Amino acid sequence: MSSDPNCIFCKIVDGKIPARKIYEDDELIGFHDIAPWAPVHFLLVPKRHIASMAQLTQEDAALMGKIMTLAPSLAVENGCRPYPDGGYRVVVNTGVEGGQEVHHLHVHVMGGPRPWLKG
Ligand code: DGP
Repeated sequence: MSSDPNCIFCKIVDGKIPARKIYEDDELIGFHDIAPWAPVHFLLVPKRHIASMAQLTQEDAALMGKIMTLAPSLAVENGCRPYPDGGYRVVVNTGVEGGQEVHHLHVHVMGGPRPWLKG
């Protein structure tokens, strides 16, 4: 499994820095975002160091499918109300102009009571 010693998410995967984990299996880890943008905000992260969505290949299709199919149940288990009245946003920032700050692929899951609407 490839790992980048300078990557903060590889350090979380390797247990070298702590995170509030919500999920783990042999190829994925999920943990709460340290700087949440919403009442519920966690990240789903492949353990293998993939810099961004731009590096995905056809061989990663099952991995990304697993992330997308896990997200709904993890969202509800972690405080989002279910579809259709509740819900959540799923975001993958990609590249500098896509707002990506940590260059290890991660999927944001954000929700909670109407975090996107003001008033
Ligand atoms: P992005 O801009 O898409 O690359 O989002 C990176 C997110 O990662 C950002 O919302 C903050 C979060 N983050 C950065 N460093 C850490 C960390 O050490 N621990 C945790 N839990 N989250 C982190």
